[in-house]
Amino acid sequence: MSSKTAIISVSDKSGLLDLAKGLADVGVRLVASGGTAKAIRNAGIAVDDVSSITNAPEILGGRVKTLHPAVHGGLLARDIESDRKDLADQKIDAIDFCICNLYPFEQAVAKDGVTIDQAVEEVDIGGVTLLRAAAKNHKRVTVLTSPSQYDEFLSELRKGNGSIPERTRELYALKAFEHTATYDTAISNFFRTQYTSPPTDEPHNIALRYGTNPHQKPAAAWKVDGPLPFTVLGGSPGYINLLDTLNAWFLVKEIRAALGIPAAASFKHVSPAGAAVGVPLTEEEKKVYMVEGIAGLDESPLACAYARARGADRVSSFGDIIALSDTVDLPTAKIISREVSDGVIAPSYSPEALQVLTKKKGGKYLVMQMDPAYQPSEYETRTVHGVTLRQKRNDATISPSSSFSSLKTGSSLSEAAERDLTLAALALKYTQSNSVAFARNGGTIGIGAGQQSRIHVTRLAASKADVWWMRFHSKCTSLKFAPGAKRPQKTNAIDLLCSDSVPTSGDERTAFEQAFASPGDVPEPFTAQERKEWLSQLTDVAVVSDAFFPFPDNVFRAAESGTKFIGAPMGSQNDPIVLQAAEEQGITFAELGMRLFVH
Ligand code: 93A
Repeated sequence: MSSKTAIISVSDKSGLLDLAKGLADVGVRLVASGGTAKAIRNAGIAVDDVSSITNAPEILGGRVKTLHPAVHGGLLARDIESDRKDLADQKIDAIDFCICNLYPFEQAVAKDGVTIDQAVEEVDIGGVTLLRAAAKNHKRVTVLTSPSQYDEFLSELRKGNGSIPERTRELYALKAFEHTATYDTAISNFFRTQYTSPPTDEPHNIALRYGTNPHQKPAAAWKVDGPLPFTVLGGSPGYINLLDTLNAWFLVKEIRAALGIPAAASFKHVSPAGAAVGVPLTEEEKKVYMVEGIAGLDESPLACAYARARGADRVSSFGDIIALSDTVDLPTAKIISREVSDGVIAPSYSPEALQVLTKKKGGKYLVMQMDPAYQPSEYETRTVHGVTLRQKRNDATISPSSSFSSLKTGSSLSEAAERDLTLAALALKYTQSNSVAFARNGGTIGIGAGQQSRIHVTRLAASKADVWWMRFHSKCTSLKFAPGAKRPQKTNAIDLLCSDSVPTSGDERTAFEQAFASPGDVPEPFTAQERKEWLSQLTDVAVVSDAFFPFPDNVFRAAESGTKFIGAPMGSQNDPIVLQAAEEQGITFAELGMRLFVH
């Protein structure tokens, strides 16, 4: 028989009597809080009130039941001489078992019309303190948090004649820490919903109108360990906006650091439609990217970067989220002001640029200022259907000098090729997998995202690169549009023409024709021969894959779209024939030393 003590304080009293009896049977003294003691006593099992060890009654209507040195000293005392002496001096008995589950806060606040005062009364203080003290001292104390543990606990207790094995105590302690963490999360979620509503100046929390879809309410964003790293200067961000802005920001920040040139990204659905650096634009590029007539464009590398990022895939970039690596100047803001876009994130804005941007969309355009020094913590956590996943953040760096130095075919890479491979690889670090990116002249020209098969994503990215190149054909650059044709209308007409999808009849045909100045200006589709000839002139393309190419078909498809450089991880059984294909096609193949999946 042991002379051990258990403190019991449970809101969920299921299984309580069997537990109490099991403890009493091995000679454990039971001490319990008000309602718990009553239930045990009513069943004819001997139990002492907490007041018997504290010599203090429950006060404040139950707000203080177990909060007392006699309880917490008994739980926290270690099995060491000085602690034993302290207990003896204070006439405190050591407590060996703590059985506690907390006020049902979540159930209480789920009730319709719950008031803040009612919710406040459901915030458990003493129970959390019991659990935390017992779990901290699990070297000596066993802590139980759920009736589902009682059976196993009692059988171990009987087996050990009143003792619980160390391994079990460890696992119970972990459970207790998780229990209090979950409980505190429920409390902060409730008060977040109550005390933050848009627009809010509270720097840790943003209440969002809804989540991914309008029926996903409520929704919120917050940061527990400090203020949010951005300030909202215009509009109000939604859930997807935050996914896009934060990912796009880190992409441009990394490109800027790796290449030393201002960078821009145009995001949609949490993947870049385009990413680029500020390489100056030719007159032809300005036309194709629809940035003619922007004052100061040639002097602004940032504006050139955004022109390239937005120009890469104009159809996909419709309604984009933009990230810019440097202070936004007027030329960049002017380009943005002409496009259909949802928002922008940047480290700072010139006063003139800010004025232009905050006027967009009748003042509702999302303008966010990012703290450029902000570093996310090393680990990231998310829940998927109630299961928590945690991993180290992908903080691997990619740079022209180190990431593509291992050449598997070819003998050297030009500076431009290294730049484009680096840019494409960084874009993929922020693109939903599987992904493949084509880049040329400081900008991506085709990003394939989110396909389950490697060859499908290669074909997708390559077909985008083909469309991009067709847009430079004189037939496209000399189109005569109707005077009132809007930019999206022009963009769509060009896309239909370049992707060999010109409609032949019906409303779609009518809409296509309406984009042009006169019936005589409606272009004929490209002939197969015209396409072939023009596409054969595309060259110097750099292609990166977020994982190894499992078959050489990817290399052949890339080669058809002017690829001269490939960066991809190795590791496929078929590496030799993949490399052989690259060799045959005159492609320089650089090994990318890491996989870049994003999910
Ligand atoms: O209001 S409290 O935070 N103050 C306390 O000192 C305290 N000690 C235990 N609530 C407290 N408890 C909680 O009381 C326990 O977590 C448990 O959920 C509940 C059990 O109360 P009773 O034994 O009166 O039914």
